[in-house]
Amino acid sequence: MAVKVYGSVKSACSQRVLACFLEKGVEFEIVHVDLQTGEQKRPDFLLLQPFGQVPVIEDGEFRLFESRAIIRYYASKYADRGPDLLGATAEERAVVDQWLEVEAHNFNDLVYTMVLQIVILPRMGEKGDLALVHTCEQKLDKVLDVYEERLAKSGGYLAGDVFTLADLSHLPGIRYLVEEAKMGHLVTERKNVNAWWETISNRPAWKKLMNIAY
Ligand SMILES: N[C@@H](CCC(=O)N[C@@H](CS)C(=O)NCC(=O)O)C(=O)O
Repeated sequence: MAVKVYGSVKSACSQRVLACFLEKGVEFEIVHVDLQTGEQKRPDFLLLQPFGQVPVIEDGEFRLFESRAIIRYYASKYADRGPDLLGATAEERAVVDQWLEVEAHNFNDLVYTMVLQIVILPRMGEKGDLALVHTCEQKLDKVLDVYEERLAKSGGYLAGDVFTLADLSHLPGIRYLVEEAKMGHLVTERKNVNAWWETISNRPAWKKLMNIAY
C-alpha cells in the first residue's frame, strides 16, 4: 500500500521525504495540501499535524510528522533495500546524525530565511528584507566554509565517503538557494561544496523528483 504524504511536491520539507522515498523505492501518494490558502490549518489537518505544517505521512495506521524524523524512520525500516543511508556502525550512524543536526540547526534556518525574503514574499506581493538577507548570507558563508573544509577531508560526502541522509537532507535547501534565490555563488565559489552539490544533485532519485516537481 502506498504511503500517503500530505504536503506539496514543491515544498522543501516534503521534498526531503520524497527524495528518501525515491532512494529507497518506497511507493507513495501525495495528498496535496495547499500552503498558500491556509488549507493546512483546517481542523482535520491539525488532527494530523498539530502545528499545521507539511509534511505528514500516513502508512496504514502509522502517522508521523517532521521531515527528518520521517526520513530516519524509512531509512531504518528499509535498511535492507536500496542504498544504506544511515551508516553501518554505531559510530557511522552518529556521524550521519551529527551532520543531519548541522543541516537542521546551522544551515536550514539561514537558507529558509533567505528564500522567504528573496523568493516567497515577493511572489506574494510583499517586499523582502534585503538587510536580513545580507546578515544571513554572511552567516551562511561561515557555515559553508566549515562544509568546504569537512568535504575536503571526508571523502566527498558529509558523513564520509558514501551518500547518506546527511547529504540528502540538504538537497531541497540548496536547490532553493541556487535555483530560486539565485545565490548559486555560495556553492560554486567553494570547490568541494560545488563538487558535492554536483554529485548529490545528479543522483537518479533526486533527478526523478525534480522531473515530477518542475
Ligand atoms: N521541521 C518541520 C518544518 C515543516 C515546515 O516548516 N513546513 C513548511 C513547508 S516546507 C510549512 O508547512 N509551512 C507552512 C506553515 O508553517 O504554516 C519539518 O521538517 O517537517
